[in-house]
Amino acid sequence: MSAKKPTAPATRSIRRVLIANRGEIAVRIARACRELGIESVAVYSAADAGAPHVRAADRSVLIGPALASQSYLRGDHLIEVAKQLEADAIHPGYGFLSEREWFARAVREAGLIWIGPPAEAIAAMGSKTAARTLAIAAGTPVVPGTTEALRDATQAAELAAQFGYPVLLKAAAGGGGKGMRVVRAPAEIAGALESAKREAQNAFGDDAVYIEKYIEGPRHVEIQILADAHGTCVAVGERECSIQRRHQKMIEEAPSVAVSPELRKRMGDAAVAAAKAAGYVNAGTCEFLLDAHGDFYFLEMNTRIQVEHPVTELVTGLDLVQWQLRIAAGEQLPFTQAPEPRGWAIECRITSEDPAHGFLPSTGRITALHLPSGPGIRWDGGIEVGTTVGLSYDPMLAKLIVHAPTREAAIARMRHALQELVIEGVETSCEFHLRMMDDPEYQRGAVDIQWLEAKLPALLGAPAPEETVRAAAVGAVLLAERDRQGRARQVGNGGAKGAARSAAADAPGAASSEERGWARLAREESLRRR
Ligand code: MV4
Repeated sequence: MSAKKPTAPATRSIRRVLIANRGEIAVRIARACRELGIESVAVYSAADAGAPHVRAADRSVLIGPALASQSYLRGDHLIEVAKQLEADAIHPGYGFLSEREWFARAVREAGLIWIGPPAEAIAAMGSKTAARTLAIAAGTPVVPGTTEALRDATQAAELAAQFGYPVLLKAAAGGGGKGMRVVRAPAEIAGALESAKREAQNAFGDDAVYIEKYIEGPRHVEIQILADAHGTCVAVGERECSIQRRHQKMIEEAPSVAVSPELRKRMGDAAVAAAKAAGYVNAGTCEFLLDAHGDFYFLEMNTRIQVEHPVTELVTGLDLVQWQLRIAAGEQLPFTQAPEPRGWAIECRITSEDPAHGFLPSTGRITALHLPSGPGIRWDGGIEVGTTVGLSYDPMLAKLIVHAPTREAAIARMRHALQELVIEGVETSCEFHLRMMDDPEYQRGAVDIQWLEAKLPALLGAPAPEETVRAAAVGAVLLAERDRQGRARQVGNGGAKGAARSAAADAPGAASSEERGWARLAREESLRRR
């Protein structure tokens, strides 16, 4: 009798998944479950009663008030709910509890299947210095710098002289740009170190700061990997994510104009090596900086499904969320290499932010929604008519994703899709996305991580896209017509009242504009806390 090679975790079937998230990603996960014949349980806060993600699932449970810390972030309670409803697995989506090591561990210790990487891999990648150490050991290129926290300003100055200015001070516990300072001259380093440490302490409760050579004007290119529990780890291609503002991505693409098949292979190998060094299992993403010479540097690994996963799905034909579920159930990946990307995919993150007013979050009730459709158009959304958009959660309402044979065709398709899209009731980023699609630099792919912020004034100042002007003109005529008819009806029964009310509402200091001022303050406050 031949001894069978022990295969790590035997396949466990997943019959019911609790989705510990909300919005578009919760809807996305519910759909993946349905396609796999798995039941889903949605959880929702009081602010999300009747939200699309609730009806997308087979069952739903109210878990608390709007405040995330009392609902979507209550890990212990979510595990209790999962057990009560006899779910055998938890999918965390992105954000919220998705990268909390303690939650992944608690889920496992409760005897539930965690649809994500092992707690140990989350921990290993959670510390940026630990992640650098792992990457270096794996032979993955990292930016020249330290893997240990700086002792003091003297040591920082010595190291900066060694790497050469400019340098970047980074929080070891960081991510998302918090606790980061660019230092361009020796005189600035002591002050920058002090303020980076203070910010890191406040944001993460850990003031460890390390130093790297600062890479000027790189692209942000990330590699999606899939790793099963049997030792197969595959890079399934890159995403170009350079178009961001304040560390919030606005457009993502697959593939990247800057990545050749040869570079794709090298970056893919580097990502797989880093993932394997961390004992990674499930879907994950290695972030790289790619400089103008084509040199790339590992930054960090995101140990979750990401917002922008659909662009990879469209050019590879893989369903990444289904693979997350299948890998967690113990299935083996049936391939060891991904095909070259097919065609081009672009994603626009549609947010309830007002680009014309400093991207302030806009609130309200969705009163009208018309979705684009047709060949190569995908809408991953978490809103519908009647949805209330408040300030409790992330302002991303949905993602509009297109796929076409070439980048040029994908941009054209996105333009037309954005023109078809109608969202009324809140301000959105829709028209701003249209302006970016029309930008010649964007069309040439001549972008880096600084591009959008430098380009903002020009993009905001640009005349409104022609179609928008036409639509606004048509709208104005229709409104004028409605007004005219309304006045005609009101003649003789106090028709002036309505006019007086709206004039008062627009007057400075009127109750409603005070409310608007208050709401604005609240929004600004929420922005500062992000
Ligand atoms: C860098 C860098 C330049 N040089 N490291 C931003 C947050 C964290 N993920 C790392 N980040 C950066 N690290 C060196 N040595 C520039 C950034 C950076 C950035 C990176 C990816 C996407 C957007 C960014 C925006 C500003 C700065």
